[in-house]
Amino acid sequence: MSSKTKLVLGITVATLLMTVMFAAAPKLSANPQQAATAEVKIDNFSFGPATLTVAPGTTVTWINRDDIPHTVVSTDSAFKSKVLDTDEKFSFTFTKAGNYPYFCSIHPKMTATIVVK
Ligand SMILES: [Cu+2]
Repeated sequence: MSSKTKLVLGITVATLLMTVMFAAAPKLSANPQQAATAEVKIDNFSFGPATLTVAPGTTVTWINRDDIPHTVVSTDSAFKSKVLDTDEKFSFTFTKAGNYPYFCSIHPKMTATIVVK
């Protein structure tokens, strides 16, 4: 291999490496934007909002702002929290599209729905 060939080869490899690094950079910075979050507040014996629509991949966090305990239980067993005391949280990440009705197992009249689409 001549020294000129080695030089050309070296420049080609360096250019390729830089291209790969620049191409990868925007993907790395885009990841946090894909990790969407949403919040449902539990207060005064109700979930707010009663219907929350999110994109697939969104992590929903319920927070109990009421001064009595509540739970977050999916009607079709997709998710189930422990008993949440005041200011305690429960999170679930919705990966599949669909309707997810849920209720509070302590107060079954408390119902709401997460819509994933
Ligand atoms: Cu409750």
